[in-house]
Amino acid sequence: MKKVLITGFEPFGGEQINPSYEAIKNINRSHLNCELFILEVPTEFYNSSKIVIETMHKIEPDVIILVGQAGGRKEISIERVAINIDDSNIGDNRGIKPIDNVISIFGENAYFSSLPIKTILEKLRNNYIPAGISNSAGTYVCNHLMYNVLHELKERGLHQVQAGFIHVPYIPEQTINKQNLFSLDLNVITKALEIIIETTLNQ
Ligand code: PCA
Repeated sequence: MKKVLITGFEPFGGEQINPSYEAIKNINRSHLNCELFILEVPTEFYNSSKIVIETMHKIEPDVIILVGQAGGRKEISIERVAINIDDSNIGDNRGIKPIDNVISIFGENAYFSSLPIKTILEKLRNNYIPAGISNSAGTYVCNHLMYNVLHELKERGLHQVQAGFIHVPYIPEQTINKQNLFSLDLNVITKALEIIIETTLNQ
């Protein structure tokens, strides 16, 4: 049976919860034909990738799906690419605020998701879940994690491992006191992630 590692983040930026971790906790294993490992990752530049890369070498998954919150976005964002830059105007959960920092001096400028992003898009839309391809995962901790995981897989020659990043919108309890912000029900986000896992396994 294939192994899937799926990660979500701790809350950050003053939020009480992070829908990425809430959603992966609710995934129904009986819906999936795989061994599923879930991991909560600190929203910290350095520790996020350290913990995920250590876990990945321990578990040796076939598929890695990294998930994060993108508050304000109106759909499940299937990220296409991670870029070699850390640049942030809010601190991470340790207060680290890199400006124009290269993530890896030996790394490529960018790495592409190896998930079947277009098939995932089609499957999500077939299930009436709002979804789109995103061409930027930003320059904060999510991009940093995506970049480092794809860089590590390339450096280690682990070309058979499929990995990528999914950004999810806020859930309703996060937007109740904020005006004009889109939110998506947690159950819909969880279902989207189940579809993403299944689609990747079936490719
Ligand atoms: N979203 C942030 C980092 C943690 C998270 O859930 C991001 O988009 O970079």
